[in-house]
Amino acid sequence: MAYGSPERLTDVPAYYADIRGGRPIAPENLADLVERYRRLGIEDSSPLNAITEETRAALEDELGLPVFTGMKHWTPRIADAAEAALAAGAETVAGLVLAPHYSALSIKGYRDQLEDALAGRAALAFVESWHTEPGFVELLADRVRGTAAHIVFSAHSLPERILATGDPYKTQLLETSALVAEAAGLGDAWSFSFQSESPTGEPWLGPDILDHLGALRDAGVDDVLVCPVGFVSDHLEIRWDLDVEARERAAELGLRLDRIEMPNADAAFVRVLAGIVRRALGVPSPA
Ligand code: FEC
Repeated sequence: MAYGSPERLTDVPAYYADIRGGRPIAPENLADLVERYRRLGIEDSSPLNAITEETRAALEDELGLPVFTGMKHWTPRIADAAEAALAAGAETVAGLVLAPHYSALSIKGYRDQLEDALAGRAALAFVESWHTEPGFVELLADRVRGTAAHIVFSAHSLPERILATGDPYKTQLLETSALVAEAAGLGDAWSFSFQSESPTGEPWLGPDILDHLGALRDAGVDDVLVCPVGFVSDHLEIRWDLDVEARERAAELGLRLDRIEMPNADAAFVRVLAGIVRRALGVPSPA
């Protein structure tokens, strides 16, 4: 399962309405979102959806089992994936989200959609989080090891109210970051910040990466490599929020800023995903 992306520019209003779940949308926020997608040049096709399909196909090959795509906010919907799995004769369905960290405001939504769609017609082996998966940690460590830059780990922010309910999201993000830093031997040359906060009118978890870059510059840092631990593929939050907004901010501050290549459908990453699915299903790994 993946977040999903509008397939073309004309899908953006319906896509945003799905994200908002019926809550009102300020016209200026919609106009801003359409403009961001337009400036990324994705008039007719979405990189996120194409990468998800590539990952699905590679995972199917790796596992030798049917793999179906379900999008949280676009088509094919999670319910479509559940129906397709049932039609293919599935008695057990493994649910894996292409986002490593659990929050009631993110992963739980995927789980609820899948559970509702299956409606008890197949057993569900749902993976709640895979943020300490050794292969994933190693894959990220390989991408930050040996750099002279300060590493900023980043992830999608969420409304601050999640902390009051003991939501593990932030703790899990810091855990992944610390594991990657240790595996890559970064010492103290790393920090964590959130990104991609939404204009919903309530406080979100911080620091936001745009402010954090200013603080790093003040502390004497002049070279930053961003490692977006909360995401696994190239999409709007990477290609706009980091590649455009964070880069612009860094340029204003006189900072060098780069980011790691995302795992996308890399063979090594697909093998990590396959291992997680096999474990959820109780299927032994090939020798
Ligand atoms: O490339 C694409 O087309 C889609 C990129 C995309 C990803 C993504 C991942 C996460 N989100 C998470 C939480 C929230 C919350 C809200 C929210 C709003 C948006 C909007 C867009 C959007 N998100 Fe997203 N998110 C992506 C895209 N997200 C577009 C709406 C416009 C905007 O705010 O810019 C606020 C909802 C509300 O208004 O109430 C909360 C989390 C993730 C990471 C986990 C995951 O991938 O599921 C958490 C990719």
